[in-house]
Amino acid sequence: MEHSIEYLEKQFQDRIDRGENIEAKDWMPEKYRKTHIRQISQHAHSEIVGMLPEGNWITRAPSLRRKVALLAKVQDEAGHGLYLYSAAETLGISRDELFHQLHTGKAKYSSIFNYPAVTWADMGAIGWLVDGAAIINQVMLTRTSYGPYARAMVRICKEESFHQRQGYEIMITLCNGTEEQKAMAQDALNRWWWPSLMMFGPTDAESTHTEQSMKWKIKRKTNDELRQQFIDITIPQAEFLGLTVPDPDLKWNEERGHYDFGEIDWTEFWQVVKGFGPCNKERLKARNKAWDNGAWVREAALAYSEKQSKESIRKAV
Ligand code: FAQ
Repeated sequence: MEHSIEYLEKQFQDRIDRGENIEAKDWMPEKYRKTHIRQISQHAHSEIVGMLPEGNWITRAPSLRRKVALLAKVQDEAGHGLYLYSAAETLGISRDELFHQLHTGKAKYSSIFNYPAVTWADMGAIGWLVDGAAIINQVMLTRTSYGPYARAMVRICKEESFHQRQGYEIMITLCNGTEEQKAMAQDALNRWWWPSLMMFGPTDAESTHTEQSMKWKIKRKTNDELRQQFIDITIPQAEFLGLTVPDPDLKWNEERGHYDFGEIDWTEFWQVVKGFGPCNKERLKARNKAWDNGAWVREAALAYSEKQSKESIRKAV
């Protein structure tokens, strides 16, 4: 029996309201599918582009222990990108198309990765703040309504916790070191603080997708709720380090039970999102170069798999 779109949409919303996961082969509104392709692929691209600022420091890590930990972290990020591309593919888009969108600058990825990592302390600040912000956002996504995305997020969150601790431990070491090292840590916090707050996206009033995404339980919390949660968790961590967050308006608000904080520079945020941040061009260039340099690997892998399938057909007949 044919059902009307209205009927199917009502059934779909009822499933979401009952807390059921939606799976790849289930009926879903076209906009739900497209929203997920958009969000999951932006997330995947963020992981892949996010390898670049840290990759830059692998050869310059100050000890073997730091190098091994950083290598493992960057490798995890590649893995996260791959799970997420796979989750996006379940919605009917090919990986080639997703890469094409990234390489041509059509796809968005997190604004944060368009800032440069200029000192070793930035490895601490990225792990502490960027992974810290990513975790706050991603823990809610383990309960997102689309099954393949939610399941990918469970493992990703476990690894992100290790990343966050890796970064915070670098910050602790620097803050317990020489005056110069502590100054490096403060400088990294000064530069990464505001961009980290921008990771949560525009304010709820300005967010295009939040309302519908909350209804479909794609998002379980709004951009502003998550940003506030991040600030409330992070300030005591900065105090423990003996560092100061670069926000003169930051103040505990007893009545709200939250920190008040200063105005985010939204002009800077949109500039970075639109491709005019400090490193946007460099990041896209690096990804395109990696894609071009990897062509022979993809061709060899394809030739090998064709050879394998011919062999298995030959053996079967
Ligand atoms: N940067 O209506 P909303 C990581 C765009 S992973 C760039 O609020 P939505 C791991 C947004 O796409 C970090 N663009 O959008 C790691 C939309 O544009 P569109 C990434 C942004 O989707 C750590 C427009 O603005 N995490 O860090 C940003 O409901 C260390 C309107 O915004 C994820 O992707 C931004 N910051 O909420 C790796 C998590 N914010 O598409 C290496 C999954 C917003 O209409 C090292 N994503 N925009 O053209 C999400 O939870 C959501 O997509 C939000 C944005 C919360 C990011």
